[in-house]
Amino acid sequence: MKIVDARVVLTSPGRNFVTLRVETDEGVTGLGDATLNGRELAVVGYLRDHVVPLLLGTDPHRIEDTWQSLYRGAYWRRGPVTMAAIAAVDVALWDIKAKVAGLPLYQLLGGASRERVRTYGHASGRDLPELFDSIRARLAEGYPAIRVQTGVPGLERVYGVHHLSAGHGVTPDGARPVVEDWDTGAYLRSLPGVFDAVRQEFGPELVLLHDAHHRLTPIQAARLGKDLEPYDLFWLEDCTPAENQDGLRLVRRHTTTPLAIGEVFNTVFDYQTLVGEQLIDYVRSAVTHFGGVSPLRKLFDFAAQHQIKSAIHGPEDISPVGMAAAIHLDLAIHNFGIQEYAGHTALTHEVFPHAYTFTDGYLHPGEAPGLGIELDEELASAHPYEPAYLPINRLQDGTIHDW
Ligand code: EZ4
Ligand code: CO
Repeated sequence: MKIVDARVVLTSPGRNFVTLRVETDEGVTGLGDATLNGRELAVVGYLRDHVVPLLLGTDPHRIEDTWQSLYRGAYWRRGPVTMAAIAAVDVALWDIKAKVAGLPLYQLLGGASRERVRTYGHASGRDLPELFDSIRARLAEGYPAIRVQTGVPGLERVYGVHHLSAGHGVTPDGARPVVEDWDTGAYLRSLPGVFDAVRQEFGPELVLLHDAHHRLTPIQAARLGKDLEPYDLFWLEDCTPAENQDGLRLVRRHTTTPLAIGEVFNTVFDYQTLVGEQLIDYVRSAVTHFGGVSPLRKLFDFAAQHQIKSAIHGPEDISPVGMAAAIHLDLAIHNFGIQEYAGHTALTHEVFPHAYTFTDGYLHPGEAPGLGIELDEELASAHPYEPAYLPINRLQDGTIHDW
């Protein structure tokens, strides 16, 4: 079997997605997600100009060899652009192999370790009444766990809060990031009270999470973790910009609030200290940004040795192709923790028809051979790429702050 064609499809059915389609001489095709939010065109160029020419004529069954060739052969290792591109190839080849086998991908990964995949959804509000309404809406949709984000007193625009965030939208002046506000002191003072109110309203059993979005120093994160202990969070996410892995030692010494990190990481080397010293409880990397199913499976096996579980990143900017790959892994691995699931627009589901299902807060990859996902290229081409950036945030004196 040989790869005879591969092409990159860029579409924006509500937001931008980068998809690789690999075609073989036997007519079997595979799909992979390479979406890198706000830097999509860099991955398109990397794939189209530097990866596709290397794939032509090769055997699609040699997934590991292809992965190692793209990773080692480039000389320039790691980085989000490279690893998103390699991820798309890896996933497309797994899709092809599983289709040839006539099996859903999870069967090739060892078969199901559970019947369904637990998810968490997002709730947010400018104030407590709006937050409570949002939590009730997620509960009505069946979500068994909920990430809670709120406004911060004194700040006008805050990321992750539906009515306050500038979101990921196209800006009128031609794709410049919208500026949001940040004040760490105000945030640290207000958040424990928010969780106190949520516990009083919804009781002790509701599974609650929170994303600090890399905004704290280790000592600030340590304080927040301690302050949140009475509210029994499932996890505190991205408490620091964790490329400084050593800083997590300090956080860990001070709090028993479980920690989740890794949505911006792209190789196992970002996790060596965090996992090796058991400084976190959940690894957050996505198939799409970590080089694919092959390396993420290895990360989960490494994490399992340290009693750390999976928590694959699942925002709207992971395409349904990346989501499908995640759900197959979630079903197969033993040390599954939880799957983030933000869902997609109705049009996105039309552009990417899929076998996976979301029922009562739980996902299942379905039984279609391969990933169980298709791409309607005609519909995709009717919704072309639109320049868009994630917002940035600045302190009140104008200093740019960590994400
Ligand atoms: O900001 O996916 O946990 N989820 C998140 C997301 C990320 C976006 C970045 O592209 O933090 O909302
Ligand atoms: Co996050």
